Amino acid sequence: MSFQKEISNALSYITAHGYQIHPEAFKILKNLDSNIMEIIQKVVRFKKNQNDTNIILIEDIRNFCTINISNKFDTLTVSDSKLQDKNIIKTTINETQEFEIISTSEITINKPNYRESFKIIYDSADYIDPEEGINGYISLFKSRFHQSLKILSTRPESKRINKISSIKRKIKQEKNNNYLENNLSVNGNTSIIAGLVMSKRSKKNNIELAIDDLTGIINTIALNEETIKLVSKLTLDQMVMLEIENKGINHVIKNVISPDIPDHIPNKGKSDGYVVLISDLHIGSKYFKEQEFLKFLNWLNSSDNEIVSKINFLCIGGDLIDGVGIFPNQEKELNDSTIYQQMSHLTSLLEQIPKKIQVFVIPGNHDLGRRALPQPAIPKKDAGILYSWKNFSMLGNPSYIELNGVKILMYHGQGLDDIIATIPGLSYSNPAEAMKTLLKARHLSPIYGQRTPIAPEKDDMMVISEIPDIFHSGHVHVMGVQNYRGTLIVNSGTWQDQTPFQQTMGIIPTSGIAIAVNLSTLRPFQIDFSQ
Ligand code: D5M
Ligand code: FE
Ligand code: ZN
Repeated sequence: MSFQKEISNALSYITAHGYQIHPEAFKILKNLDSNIMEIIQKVVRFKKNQNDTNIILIEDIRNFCTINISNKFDTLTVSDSKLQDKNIIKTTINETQEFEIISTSEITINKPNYRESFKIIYDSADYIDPEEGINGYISLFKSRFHQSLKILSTRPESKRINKISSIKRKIKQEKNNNYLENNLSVNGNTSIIAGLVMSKRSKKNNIELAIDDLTGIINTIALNEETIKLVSKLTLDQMVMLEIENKGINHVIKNVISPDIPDHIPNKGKSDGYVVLISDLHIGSKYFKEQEFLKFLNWLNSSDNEIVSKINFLCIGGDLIDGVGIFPNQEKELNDSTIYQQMSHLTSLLEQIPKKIQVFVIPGNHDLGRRALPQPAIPKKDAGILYSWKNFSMLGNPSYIELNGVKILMYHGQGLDDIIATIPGLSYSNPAEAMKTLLKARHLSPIYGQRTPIAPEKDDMMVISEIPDIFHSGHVHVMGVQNYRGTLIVNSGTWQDQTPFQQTMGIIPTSGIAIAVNLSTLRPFQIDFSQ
């Protein structure tokens, strides 16, 4: 069949099923080299099942194929590695529930001359532009509201969103007309509202939520077991869409719709390359496990290892050093007592990373630079040497990168403290579940005014505007891996032993383990250097 015919058949299929295609999605469709009709049929079937909008977007197409997007940014070519040797990996690969365990000898190398590519898709550091005082926070929340509303607009329920001000006006008018509360004509009506969760009060048999949509604030209540459970998982200051039923002056929650990520097929790399994910080195701390980290560096330099020869990328998710003055009496826990010592210690270790590996670094709450989120990259004046290495990209926290077409969201994870402290059922022992809560809220640090400092940025850069294929965090110091709706969630643990603070908090760290992900399958492996 000619290409034109194939396109025209696909378009007929789309319209025959009551769907439309966005011009940008159409452009991508035309550039595909795979079976267009098959992809369109899958997209339509999926959208029907999901009760999704009738417009086919780029996202929908992307979910069902591998798209070759031209590189707008730097491209790195990693020369062919000598991959003949099939030795079993020297370090142990431990079994955990979430991991698919494969003996390394099962991995075959069939594409020796591949081209590896990376792009920096979004570095929050490039957009930092705070506004002073209260105005800054007003624009931050407005930006959060509008970005999240855009995310929610793909849901069919969003077409019925009512402004909170108009719901309140109606009730007020009726009350002014001296209707008795129980006789209000709005009684029994259901409406959809969408706004930020301003307060959440758990009582014995219900939860009260106040929702603000910039036109007004409305108090709603969850009364039955099912809605109470859904509401209890919402975080303060996150966006949510609610279906409410008016009962007198009460607005009873009937349904809870979080922005969430759609169930999707992630992008996968065309070649067999690996990315290694690590975080929370805490160099300078007495508890930094230097021997284990040296073993890791040694492993990266080994020439006889199959996985190693295919590692082209390394993501470091923050807390590279322990810092100075980060918490009270920290000096008693430091081996390197000055920032200068810590940074040169860091440099002497990172220097040992093979230059063929492209390294992406974001800061954490222990690193140098601004503490409030989003964090600019570790400053050049303190980390000039790292900036001078061509294989290093110093990025802000958070950042999105794309490795062989796989989109990775890197975020240190500070906001997880507030999430774990306030959402029932979450704990430091299961960080991936807490990270899932962030994906559902489509926000990396929704809760304002508690432990995590957030800067009054004009644009809320902590909204998860893109759907990541891999979501990488650290901070918690406990390893966790989970697949959620097609996104691989990874918390990469730490290289620091348990600190006295963590002991009092009951946090048992997972230290000395690196996580390698095969970019062509998104299969995670853990490589344990702790023994
Ligand atoms: O965080 C190390 C660990 O300590 C990690 O599990 C989070 C936890 N942590 C850090 N700050 C707090 C606060 N303020 N409350 C509760 N738990 C916290 P690190 O960033 O490496 O110090
Ligand atoms: Fe840390
Ligand atoms: Zn941290």
